[in-house]
Amino acid sequence: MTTRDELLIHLEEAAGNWVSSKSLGDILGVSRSTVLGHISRLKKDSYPIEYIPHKGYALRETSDLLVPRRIREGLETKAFGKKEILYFTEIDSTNLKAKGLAASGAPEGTIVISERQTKGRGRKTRGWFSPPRDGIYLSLILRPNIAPRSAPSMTLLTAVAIAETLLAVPGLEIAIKWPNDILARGRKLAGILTEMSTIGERIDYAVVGLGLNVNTSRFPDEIEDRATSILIETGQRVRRVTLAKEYLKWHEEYYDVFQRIGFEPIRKRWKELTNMMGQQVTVETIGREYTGKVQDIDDGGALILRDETGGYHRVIFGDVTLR
Ligand code: BT5
Repeated sequence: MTTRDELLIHLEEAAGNWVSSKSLGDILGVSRSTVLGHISRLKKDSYPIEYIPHKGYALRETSDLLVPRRIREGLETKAFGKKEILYFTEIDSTNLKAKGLAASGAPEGTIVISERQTKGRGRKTRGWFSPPRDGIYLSLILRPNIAPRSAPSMTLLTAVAIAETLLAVPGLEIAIKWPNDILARGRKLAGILTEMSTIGERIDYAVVGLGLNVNTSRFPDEIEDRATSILIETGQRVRRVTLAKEYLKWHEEYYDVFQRIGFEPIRKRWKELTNMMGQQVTVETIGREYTGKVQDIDDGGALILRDETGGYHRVIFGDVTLR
């Protein structure tokens, strides 16, 4: 963790109380001028830090930062977010960080969260636009006891958890698109990146990364007509902390169902939350393209298509275009 991130967490943990630059320097083991340098950069990046002479610095309590204290406050989960929450003001990619942690033994339920990503990742070599403090960029470490063939089910389970979270936001109309999108009026509101590591026939760990556009008001030209945010859809700013906590709760709930009963209840809910059933689609997958009607998803989360000759295709990875 950088000194800047530590400083911010200390200010946050002071819960609105004033902290002097000297005591911040003492806690962090750096000089007072280093503290002042970091504070001035944080303020330049619009972090809501206030200053009163002779008292010191405080972070405005209404600030909607995704710091561990705020996430933990009233969090209704058993494991997710109850262990370690790693927080960054800036990172290359939360998924990359979480994979490193998982490889060195971090337990299920560990979370990596950042206010901004400089190399936010999509599937294959794509990127994820991650502007500071507008969205939720969160990766969760899981250790599901499943075979690699069932890997897509983890993404579908996550999609259901996000959809349940978003159903509570007034004025938002959402649909799940296989495998990893949440759409609002046909535009991408959230994306999921699931990455796995296997040992033999079992999964060692899965990292499930969520990118959700919350208060983003503008997107880069290349994606402007394909992307959207809660703010754009509803005209309302929503507190990211509240959404992040709700998401963790839903995700854990469905993950428990998955562990106890299996994928079937999730599959059923997924089919209610998608608008793809029976639709004519084209799926571009590695080196091949399939066109057909969406018939079902199977018990591992794969998409089942029926083409015009009556043949069935099971697709486990790909990009779908609705016809
Ligand atoms: C995804 O890939 O949708 C997975 C996105 C996962 C992002 C999270 S953020 C936390 C965690 N850490 C990471 O580094 N990643 C995860 P894919 O289906 O390949 O879609 C990527 C495509 O979506 C891009 O090529 C753009 O066209 C578009 N895109 C990029 N940024 C977007 C955004 N913020 N909102 C909507 N669409 C976006």
